[in-house]
Amino acid sequence: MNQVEKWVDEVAQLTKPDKIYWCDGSEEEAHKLIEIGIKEEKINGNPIFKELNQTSWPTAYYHRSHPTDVARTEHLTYVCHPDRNLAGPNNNWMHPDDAKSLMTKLSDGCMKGKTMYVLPYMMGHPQSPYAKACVQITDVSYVAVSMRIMTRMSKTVLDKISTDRDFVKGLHSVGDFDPNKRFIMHFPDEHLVWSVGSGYGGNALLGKKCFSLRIASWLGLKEGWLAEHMVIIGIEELETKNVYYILAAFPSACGKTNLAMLESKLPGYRVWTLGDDIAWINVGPDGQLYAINPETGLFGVAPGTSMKTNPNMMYSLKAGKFFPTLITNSAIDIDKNEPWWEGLDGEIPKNLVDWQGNAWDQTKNSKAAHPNARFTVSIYNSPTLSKEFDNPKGVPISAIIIGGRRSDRIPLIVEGFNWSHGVFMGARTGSETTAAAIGLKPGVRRDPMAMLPFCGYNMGDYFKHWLSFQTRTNRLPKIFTANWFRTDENGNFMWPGFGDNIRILKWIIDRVNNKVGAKETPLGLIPKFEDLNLEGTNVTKDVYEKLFAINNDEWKQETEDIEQFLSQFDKRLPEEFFDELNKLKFSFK
Ligand code: SAT
Ligand code: MN
Repeated sequence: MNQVEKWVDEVAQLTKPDKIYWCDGSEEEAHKLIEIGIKEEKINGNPIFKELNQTSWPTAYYHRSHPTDVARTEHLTYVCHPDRNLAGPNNNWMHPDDAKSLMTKLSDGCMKGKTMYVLPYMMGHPQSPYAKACVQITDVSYVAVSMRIMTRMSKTVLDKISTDRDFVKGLHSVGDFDPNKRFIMHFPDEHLVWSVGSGYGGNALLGKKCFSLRIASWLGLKEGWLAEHMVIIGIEELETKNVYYILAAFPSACGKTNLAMLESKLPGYRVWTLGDDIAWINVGPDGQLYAINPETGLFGVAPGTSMKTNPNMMYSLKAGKFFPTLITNSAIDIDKNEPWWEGLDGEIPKNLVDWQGNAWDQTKNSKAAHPNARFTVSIYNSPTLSKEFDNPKGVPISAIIIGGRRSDRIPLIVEGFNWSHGVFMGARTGSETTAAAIGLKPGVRRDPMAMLPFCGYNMGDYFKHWLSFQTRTNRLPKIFTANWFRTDENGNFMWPGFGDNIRILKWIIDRVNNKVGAKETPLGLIPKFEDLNLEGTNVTKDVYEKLFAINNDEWKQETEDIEQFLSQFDKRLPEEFFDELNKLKFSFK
C-alpha cells in the first residue's frame, strides 16, 4: 500500500463507510455525482441537488444546506499547534492530542451507510513550483462536486504523491450536522485538516480556507512566502498594452469577487481576472513578488450580484461551459425553476420559495435568499479570465491593496509611505462584520490583512514575517488601504464602487509609474482631486473632501482601539509597530 492508500484505509476503519469511491475529477464523474445527489443522498430529508432550468441556467444545480449550516463557524475552528503561543490570541486553540481524541470520537462510524469519496487534487497549477498536492476525504457529493470546480482534481495527483510522498490531508464528514458536534481542526505540522459537522464552503472544502490559508500561511512562515486572502487582477492599459498586476485583501463579503471581475467604467482600461479569494505570494528570481491563485473556481456571495454590479459574473454563471455551476441557499422562482436572490435584475418573481424551501411572503420583510447564499463556478467560465491564469510562475505584483468595510473615518484610498508603514496600515485595518461567518458581534472588528480568521499562527509573528520581505528584496510593491463603503450624513454610500473602482486602480497605476504626485496626511498619501478621473460620476470636490476627511476625534478613538487590539500580541509585536502607533498618537490628540 502506498501512503495515500494507507491513510484512506485508516480513515475507513474509523468512519466505517459502506463504499469507497476514488474520484478522478472528470466531467463524466461530475454528472454521476450530481445524479447521486439528486436521487440518493439527502440532507435534512431533502435531496442534495436539484436541477435548475437548463435553458436559462445551463449546467446549474441548486443545493439547499442544513438550516444551521450557512456560513463559516469561526468559534468552532481551531488551530492545534503543540504550543498554544504559536496559535496566538487570533486563534482558538486545543492541544493536538486532545483535538485528535475529540475528533476520533466524533468520527467513529460517522460514514456508516454512506459513500466515502476520495478526492486527489492540486492547489496551484501542477507545473508550478509553488503548487501543493492534496487529498480530501468527504462523505457528501456536494463537497466532491464543489472540489472539482474549486481545485485541479485528477488521479495524476496520486502518481505525484507516490513519488514525492508529501501531501496535504483533509478529512471531512458532515456528521449529522449537529452544531454542537461541529469542529474544524487544523494540525499545521502534520499538514492535516479534520472537519466534522458542516457542509458549508469554508468549513468543508478543505483546500480553500483551511489548507490554502491556515495551513499554507504556516508553511509560508517556515519557507519564506505568504498565503493571503487576496484577489489577483491584471489591469490592462489598452493604449500601451501594459498589464499591471494588483493584489487586494478584503474580508469575506466585502466585494472581492466584484473587484476580481470588474467591468471598467473608464475607457482605455480593462481588468483581467486571476483570482477572487486566495493568493500565494513568493519572491521571484528577479526580486519581484509573484502571485498565483491556488484555486480554479469562484465561491462568491450571490445576493447583490446582477448585470449592474457584476455583469461578468452573470455571464460566468450562465456560460454553461465548465460542468457544473452550483447555487446554494438562494431562493427559487418556482414558475421558471430559476435561482433568485435579492439584488438580481428584473422584477421580483411572483412565486418564490425561500432558501429554506418555504413559500416566500414578501410582506413579511424577511430575505428570500440567505444573505450568505453562494455560487460555485469555474473561473474558466469567466469572460475576463487572464491569459496568465495558468502560468506556473504566477504574475509579478505592482501594488497591494488592503481594505475593509467602514461607514466612517477611513479614507477611500491611502498609499503607505513605505513597506513597513504599509504593513502597519494593513495590520490596523478594521471592518464591519458580515453574514459570511456565524455568530460575530455586529460592529467593527480589527481584521489585519483580512486574515484574522485565516492566519494559521500567531499574528505577532505574521506581522514580522510581512516586514521581513524588506530584507529580501528592494523590488517590493507599494501598499495601499481602501474603503469603498464610507457613507454620508444620510447613510448613503459616497463612492459609486463596482466598475467605478477602476478610477482608484488607475490612480494606483499612475502612482506606480510616478506619473502623479500625492498629498501627505498623517495616515499616508492620498490622491489630489485633480489626479482622479471622476468624469461621469457624482463625486464633486465636496464629496471628494468627505471621502478623504480625517477627523481628529474619530482618529483618536480609532488609535486607541488599534492599540488595544495590537496589545494582545504583546512581546511578539514588531518594534516598527510601536513607532507607527506612537506617530498616530502624536497626530491625533
Ligand atoms: O466559506 S469561505 O470561507 O470560503 C468564503 C468566505 O467567507 O470568504
Ligand atoms: Mn474569502
